[in-house]
Amino acid sequence: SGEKLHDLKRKKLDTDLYCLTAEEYSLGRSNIEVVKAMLNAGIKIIQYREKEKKMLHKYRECVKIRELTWDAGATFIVNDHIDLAMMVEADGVHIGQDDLPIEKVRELVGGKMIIGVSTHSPLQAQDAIDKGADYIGVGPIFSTRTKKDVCDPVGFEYLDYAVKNVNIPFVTIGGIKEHNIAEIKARGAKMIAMVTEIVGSENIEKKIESIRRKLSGVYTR
Ligand code: TZP
Ligand code: MG
Repeated sequence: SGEKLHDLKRKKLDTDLYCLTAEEYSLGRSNIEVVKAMLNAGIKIIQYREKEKKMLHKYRECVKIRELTWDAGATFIVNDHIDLAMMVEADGVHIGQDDLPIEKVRELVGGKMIIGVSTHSPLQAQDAIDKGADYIGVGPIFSTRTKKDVCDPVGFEYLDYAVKNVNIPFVTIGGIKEHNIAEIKARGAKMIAMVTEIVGSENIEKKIESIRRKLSGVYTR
């Protein structure tokens, strides 16, 4: 039933740390190696985000990551490519403001697949929710070099809005590092995404452990 489907999707989104791939910042390691390290450290959501590679290469990586995430009981989300997400039976697809309309994506992927949408303002958040997004991205909080076509940082104002008003899961993203994660968490963010802080660290497992230690024991509203 609709209710059960909703609960299942919510369960798949219930985690503190959301990790994304970015091979160009991974210190020479492959996306597969990096994903293995993330899963070893207990990460429960991984998004495949890869802007530059050929589709066939992306497909092959996603097949492998799908196997690894299934084995680890982790949620797998594919950025940008609806066809690729469907082909590899990903749990979800993540789209941006300039991608295909959310309601059209829903027609394609059906009710079971998670749809995540990047948003940068309250208006975009409301629109995404109205159109059936299962979760939204809130950011970039701080400036970041990772997203090239990125808009200016939204700062804490939009995050505070989201904590108060967004009634679907949301993931806070953009320039978040181990040193500022407590600040983000204390403002009420439940799910936090980091790209370069994790893929660019020498020891990914240790980095995740250390971040997790900081996350636990932080007061949240
Ligand atoms: N969406 C908003 S900011 C961003 C994405 C994908 C990149 C965040 O990268 P980093 O390295 O965690 O700042
Ligand atoms: Mg996109």
